[in-house]
Amino acid sequence: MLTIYHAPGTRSMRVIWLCHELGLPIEIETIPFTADFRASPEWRQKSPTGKVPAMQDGALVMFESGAMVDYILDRYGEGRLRPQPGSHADAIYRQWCWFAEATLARPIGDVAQHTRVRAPEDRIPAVADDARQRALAFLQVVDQSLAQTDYLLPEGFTAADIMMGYSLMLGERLGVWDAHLTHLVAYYERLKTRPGFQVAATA
Ligand SMILES: N[C@@H](CCC(=O)N[C@@H](CS)C(=O)NCC(=O)O)C(=O)O
Repeated sequence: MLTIYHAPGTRSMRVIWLCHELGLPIEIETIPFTADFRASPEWRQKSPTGKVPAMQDGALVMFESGAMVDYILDRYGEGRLRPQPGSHADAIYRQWCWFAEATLARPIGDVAQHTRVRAPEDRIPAVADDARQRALAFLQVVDQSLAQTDYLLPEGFTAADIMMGYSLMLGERLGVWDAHLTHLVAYYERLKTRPGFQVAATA
């Protein structure tokens, strides 16, 4: 069985949500999201950078939430929640998966670092402000892409929406985006109605 090392409000939410959508049994091990725990040798064995999440499947131990999503879909997905590899739709699917973490979550993560994660004396307000502006510019791209479709892919809900959903949840919690992004707001409301989102967001 998959074990997901989870801290509420973190990217482990993506992995829990995905497993719920696929109906996969998982064990959730909740870990403290403290600097001390994340620096501990026990945690660094699973996640060498100290970041959350980590995941175990038998002898396999992984860090990086997007890689976990890929692995789970490859091994247990049976073709669900993503397009046929190599297809046009798959290229767009991968584009949004990467965008959600590599492009959008980066400035949102900087906002988190400089408003919540770092010790108060290590926070730089100007970095947080600049990161908010960068995040907003990227969110506008997502908003526009959703003008004609309910999900990132016109074909329907995929794991790219799970990747994006967490980035949006983090952005919402940090007040990075607001109601003027109307397509984005409607999309996020749509994602929130999914039972997998609700389970993962409250785990
Ligand atoms: N790209 C990594 C990012 C992991 C990450 O930044 N995790 C956050 C929580 S969601 C974290 O552990 N932050 C603590 C820190 O950066 O010190 C992934 O997708 O797993």
